[in-house]
Formats: sequence, structure tokens, C-alpha cells
Amino acid sequence: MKTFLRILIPALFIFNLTALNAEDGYRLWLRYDLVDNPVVLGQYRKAVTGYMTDGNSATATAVKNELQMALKGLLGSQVPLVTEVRKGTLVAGTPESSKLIASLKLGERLGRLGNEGYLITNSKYKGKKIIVIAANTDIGVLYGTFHFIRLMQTQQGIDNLSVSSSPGTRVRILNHWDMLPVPGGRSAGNTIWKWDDLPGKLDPRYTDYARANASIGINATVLTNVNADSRLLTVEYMEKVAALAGVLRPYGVKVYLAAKVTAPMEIGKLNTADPLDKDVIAWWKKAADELYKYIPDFGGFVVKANSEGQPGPLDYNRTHADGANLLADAVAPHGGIVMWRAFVYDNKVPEDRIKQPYNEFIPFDGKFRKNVILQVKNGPLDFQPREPFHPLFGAMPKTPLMPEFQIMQEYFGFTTHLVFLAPSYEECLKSDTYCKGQGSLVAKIIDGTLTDYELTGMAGVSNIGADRNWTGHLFGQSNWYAFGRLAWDPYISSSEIADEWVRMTFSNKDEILKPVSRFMVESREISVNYMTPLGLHHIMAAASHYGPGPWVDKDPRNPREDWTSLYYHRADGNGIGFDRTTTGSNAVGQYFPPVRDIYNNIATCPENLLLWFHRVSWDHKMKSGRTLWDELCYKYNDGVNQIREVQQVWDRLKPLLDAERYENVRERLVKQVRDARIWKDGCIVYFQTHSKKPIPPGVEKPEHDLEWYKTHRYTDIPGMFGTP
Ligand code: GCV
Repeated sequence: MKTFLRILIPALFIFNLTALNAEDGYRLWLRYDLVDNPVVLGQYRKAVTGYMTDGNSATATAVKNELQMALKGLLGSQVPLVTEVRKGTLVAGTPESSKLIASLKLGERLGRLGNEGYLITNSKYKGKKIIVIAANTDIGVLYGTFHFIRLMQTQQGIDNLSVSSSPGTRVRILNHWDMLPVPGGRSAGNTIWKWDDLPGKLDPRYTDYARANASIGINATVLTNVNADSRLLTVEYMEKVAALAGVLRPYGVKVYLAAKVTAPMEIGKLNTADPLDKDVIAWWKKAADELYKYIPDFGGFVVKANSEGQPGPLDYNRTHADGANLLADAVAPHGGIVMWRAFVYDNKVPEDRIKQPYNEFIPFDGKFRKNVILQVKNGPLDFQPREPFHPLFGAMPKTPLMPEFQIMQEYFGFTTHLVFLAPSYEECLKSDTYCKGQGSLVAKIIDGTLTDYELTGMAGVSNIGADRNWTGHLFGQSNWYAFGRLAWDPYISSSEIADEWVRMTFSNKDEILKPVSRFMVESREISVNYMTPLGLHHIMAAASHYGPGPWVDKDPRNPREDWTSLYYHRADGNGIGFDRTTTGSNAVGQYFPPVRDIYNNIATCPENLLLWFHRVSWDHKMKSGRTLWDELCYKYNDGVNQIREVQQVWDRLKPLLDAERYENVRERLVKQVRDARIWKDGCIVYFQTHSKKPIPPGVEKPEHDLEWYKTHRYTDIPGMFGTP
């Protein structure tokens, strides 16, 4: 019996521990586990012996709660909330809320940091060493608190602190592309918003959503799809939205809504949505007034108009400026803004699709109200694995522009492929537009460094869903994280972000940190290689947007030419690529010199954008000395081999990782490797029907014939758009 108990008790203990430490990914990067380096832990325990927070606001309470949770977890025992300063007190507050902080006379330094910035510094108070997190507002203190916690999670020194940080952009916003429930049905899709339960029942998850966003500086969210639903502007939904806004408010996250231009007709019973019609103007004003009664700090609207079937001002022979200004005037008295999307194109316009946003918006530079900002996708097409930067950046000096990045991996394998997207965001932000000469980076345009933009922002199409781990693929969390970090600081590098995220999410130990952050940083290029190398674009399967579809000559949803792959790759017996040079569509003409000349010349155009800008013969000599055809095959082949290597690295890490998270990624990598091969083989066998050239030596032979790839259907890929 004794022996039995001796075995049973430890077994139960271990079982419980495992259960308690279930690694389901829910905690994201906000994991406050005991610091596992004894030396660092010792230093932290000495440096932080208590904490002191002042202020009674809900945000100040959030600061207190977060510190309590983080310090207890990271340092291994409860760190007391103190009212008297002792050696090692961490003091967090504003000069208004904390007499101690007021006495430190930080006014001048704080003055430069605005409403959201913060300082973290070591100081002395009555001869005692303390750590200070100070800001002008409670929300600044909360951001500083998360920064301080991050320092400990990533095991940085905290004895010599001199951090001073303020955000590079003002509106750092997630765009959820979730739909409202179908009338009569239950909540739609994979959204975290439980619309049927609102406003009465608030999922505790909303608070964790707000915490996670605040921890990386995201301060705004659009709750539903830009393909908007008018019901959001009914009282029933305003009450629901107000309930959500109430949970997010203490964490500094403001709520915005997607507005539908025809809402005055759909729910207002007007017979027009003409932006210059006086009843329409009055309707929007009343709707905005009503919204602000429910949500006094409502942020404003995002609008997709005259794009992909969405109604817009052009339907009434009005302009984008008329449409945006109508809504801007309605929210202006309440301090609201309008984010008007520049993602517009029309298949009835006989013009290269990627040129249309520029053509449509340039004439209206300076014609928008002060509280309007144009939301511009990173590239001129549609979140493709690689695109050049959008030519609107730098071209509208009198109209604020904010970039829109996609966090949700619509063209990057959804929640199945491991693709860390920071390198693609960084590529856009660090692109030199030359709008004001060399060094006119997109980052400097959108953050107001080179422009007079008072309103600045960055939008990210969210990948957050109802999965327990939020994003389906565990590494999807890193893209949410990366977006927030770059919206706060558009100049940090992908490798810094990867390093932080791996430390906080997995481990500070080199044997995990180094290989994982390395393959993260490489993963975007790997995906480009096996999907769309050398500037290829929009050759994915129609409708589902998963897997290859270079043969797509008709989209089942709409037989328009600019929804086919043939429109974009233009392959035939002579060559491949879209001629966008001065002798072709002249899309290059939308860039400033010398960018336009660099892109225009086949000899200087970066090879990773070659087929975006040029139509190239199959025998064209590449820098490697190979022909274009051979290079294309090798790039595809490299992509498959590279993702196999990632898989091997991950497998080798198995003994060092917890089983649950290891498995989440392992299982997806199996599919990613399989489907990378399908991309490579499908594209090679298809393009070979045009090039008529042999597959070069060393490239793995395709497994099937073209028909197989054309008819292949995926049955195990969550998150795909429609079918097939
Ligand atoms: C929300 C692409 C997507 C659409 C999306 C659109 C947009 O076309 O496939 O689902 O619509 O971009 O950004 O508006």
C-alpha cells in the first residue's frame, strides 16, 4: 500500500502540474512564468521588492493587476503592493496620480512623450533605489508597464534603465474581417465576438484581447468586415458595440465600425445614399450622434466604397472625397475620424488593375476633411506574397495615408502555413519612395516625419479568431505581435521582433531562441519561393486562395478578367510576366524617379519583382547566369527544400518544447511541406506547357500531371475562402 501511495502521489502531482500548465497557447506572449535563469532571477528579486501604483481609474487598476500578476509569476512569489517607498520599489504613475512621480520633476522629459508615451528609469527616492514607470496619462503608464514586463520576460538588465518611448503612429488599429451573424442564425464563422450574447454577457476573453493589444500598443479595433453590414448602425447593435467598448476602454482600445455607404437606404428607408443629398447628410449626422450617446469615445468609421461590389459615392456620380467628407462631418463634432480605403478597382476600366487606386485618388489630394485618412494596402494589388510598395505612398502630400497590412494570411496559407510576416511589413516600411529625395522611406511618410500629416495610423487585418490559441497556428500570434510593435515603432527590425516574441512565447534559451527566430525571419521568403517567386503574383487558386492556380482563366464567383491568373502572369511560348514598363501599362510611371527608372529597366529591376514589371523571355539571362526558366524552377525547388529544413529544425526541438505547442506546429508543418510541393509542382508543370523546356537538373520531378493539380481539392485546410 505504502509503495502504491509513493508512486501515486507524485504521479498525481505531476498530472496536476501538467493540467495546470496546459500549453494551449491561450496566454500568447503574456506568459509570466518564473524567470528560468537563476542569476537574472536573483537580480530581479533584488531590484523589485514591492510595487506602488496610484490612481483610481479603470486603467490604473489594469496597471496594478498586470504588475501583480507579472511580478508574482516572473519572480515566483507575491511581490507586495506598498504604500511607503522601500529599497527596490517599482513606482508606476503620472505626475497627477503620484506625488512621488511629481516630485521627480520629469516634466520636461514627459512633455515630449505625448498622451501615450512613457519613461522607464532607475532613480533614487530618499536615498532608496527605485524603478520608475512614468507617463502623462494612465494609458501611458499601462504601456510602460507592459514594456517593463517585457524587459523581464526577455531577461534584459533592469539596473540601468533609460527607456523613453512614444508611438510612431496615432491610430494603431486592427481590422477584423468577421461577419455579423446571418439573420435568424447563430454568430458567424470564427469570430471572437459573441454577438448573440451581447450586450448582456461579456466573454472574459474580451479582456484578454484588450490586454494583449495594449501590451503591444494597439489602441483601436474595427469589429467587423469592411464589406460592411448596415445593421451595425441600428440601436440593437449599438448596444452590443457599447458593451464591447466598455471592456476595451480601460486598455486604451477604441472601437471603430465599418460603415456601409447605403445604410441610409437599408436601415433609414431613404431612397438614395447620395453623399450630397440633404436627407442623407442629416441621416449620417443623426446616426453619429446616436452612436456617440452609446459610445462617447467611439473612434469613427472605416469605409470600403466602390470596390468589389461595395456601394459608394461613385454610384451617384460623386467622388471619394464627397463620400469620405460626408461621414467625416458627421463624426467631427465628436472627435471621430474616417479611414477611407484606397483599395478600389473596376473591371469596367480598361486599365491595368494595379494602376487604378493611384489614378482614382491622386486628383483628390487635399480635398479630404482634416479627420479623413486614406487606408492604403502595402502594395498596389492585394496582399500578395510579394508586391512593390504602393505608389500612393509619397504621392499625396496633402492627404494623410495609413498603410494597411494583412495579418490574416489570406495569400500565405491561412492558419496552416508558418509565415512570419514582419519581413514583408518591414520591406514596405523601409522602401524608399524618393518622394523628397533619397531616404523618403514609407515609414517616414506615414509617421509624419516627412509630411505634415497630423493624423497618422497603421491598420492590420486581424488573424484573431475563436480558437483557444487565438490564431489557429501558434506562429500566427507572432504576426499579431509584429503588427503592433511596428505600428508603435515603424523602424524596428523583423529580427528584433522575432527575438522578442520567441523569448516571450517559447524561451530565452539559445538552443530554442536562435533556430526559431532564424527560421521565422526566413519564412516569408521561403513562402515566396514556393508560391510566387521572381515577382509572380495572383496565381493562387480562385475563390479559396489556397494552393496554386496559375491556370485559372475564370473565377467561379465572377468571370472578370482581373480575377484570373492569366491576366497577371501572361505566360505563353515566348515568355512570362506583366509588362508594366513605359512600353507596357506604364505602372512604373506612378513611382518617383529614380524608382520608376530602376523598375523600368530590366537590367536594374530587382529580380524579386522582375515578372511584376517585365515581360521576360524564357531564355532571359538572370544574374545567376541561368535562364529565367531554370531560375524559376530552382526558386520553386528551393522553397520546398527550405520549408522541409524548417520542419527538420522544429522536429529536432521536440525534446525542448512542451508537447502541446510542439504538436500544433508539427502537424501544420506536415501540411505546409506537402502543399509547398503542390505549389512548386503545379506551377512548374503548368508553366512548362508554355516554356516547353526541360526541368533543370537537381529540381525534384513533379509528382503528378497537370490535370491532377488542376482538379486537386484540399479537405483539411481551415480558414480557406469559399471553395474550391
Ligand atoms: C474584405 C481581397 C479579399 C476580400 C477583401 C478585399 C478587401 O479581395 O479577398 O475578401 O474584402 O481584399 O481588402 O477589401
